[in-house]
Amino acid sequence: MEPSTLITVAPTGAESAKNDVPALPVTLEELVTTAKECQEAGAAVIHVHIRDAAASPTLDLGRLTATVQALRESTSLIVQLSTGGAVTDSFHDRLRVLDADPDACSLTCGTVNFGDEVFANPWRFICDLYQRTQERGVVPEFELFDLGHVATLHRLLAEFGPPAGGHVHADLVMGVPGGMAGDAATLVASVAALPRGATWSATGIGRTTLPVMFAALAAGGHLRVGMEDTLSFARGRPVTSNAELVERAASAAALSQRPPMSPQRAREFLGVRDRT
Ligand code: KMH
Ligand code: ZN
Repeated sequence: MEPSTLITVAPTGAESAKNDVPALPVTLEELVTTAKECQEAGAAVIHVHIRDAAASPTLDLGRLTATVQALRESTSLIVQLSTGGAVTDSFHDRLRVLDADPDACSLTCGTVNFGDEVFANPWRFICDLYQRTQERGVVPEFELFDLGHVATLHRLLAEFGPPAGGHVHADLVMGVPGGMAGDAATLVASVAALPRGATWSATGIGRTTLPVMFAALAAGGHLRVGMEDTLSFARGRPVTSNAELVERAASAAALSQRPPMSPQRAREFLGVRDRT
């Protein structure tokens, strides 16, 4: 099969305010429109954080469930709900995200300083969340913000066995203030430490977006892009839509002779079950 690049879009995140970033999709309607545009541009997975009526981050189960359903009705993207939420979310609410019955979810493999905050992921919470993904058949994407998180991923697999779907796919989240640097040397070191047979994507936060994207393509990895991770398209030029970030990633992937992977192929690749 022709080599291809999995592109995940992370359109919203929990950190930016709509007032500061008008192009951020925060309503269900905006999110669905963004998702359709991003699928058209080459995305196969959508990493979802949602907002409440006041555009504040929320893990409200009713809203999450409606979001999963709406994205399924309008796109063929793999719906990956964030279990990271916002740094203020409780472990209870983060575990409950799986009740919204997504295809996939993020699963961060350790605590990390997160700017001035702490993104808390203690071992026991990681174990509970992982076992819940196995019980529910929700495919986890292992979010790795630091090299120590790679060690925890090994520990998790050794203790509890393979994930739902049987395949390990990780996402290197690089350049977070407090996490690993977003550069080629750090990416290569992290990839070398991954479990044998694992596949991986990478994303660079803020100004590390482009170095990480090019390093990931050069090293044979996959890509995550989106306004959760970067709000600047170029120096002094704000991002106007998530789709333009996906288009840029798709162009770079095509130049690398690994064009974007279709959502159907991505399901096989990640071990995500068909909805039918
Ligand atoms: N918003 C960050 C605190 C995830 O989605 O799983 C956590 C985050 C990771 O974005
Ligand atoms: Zn996220």
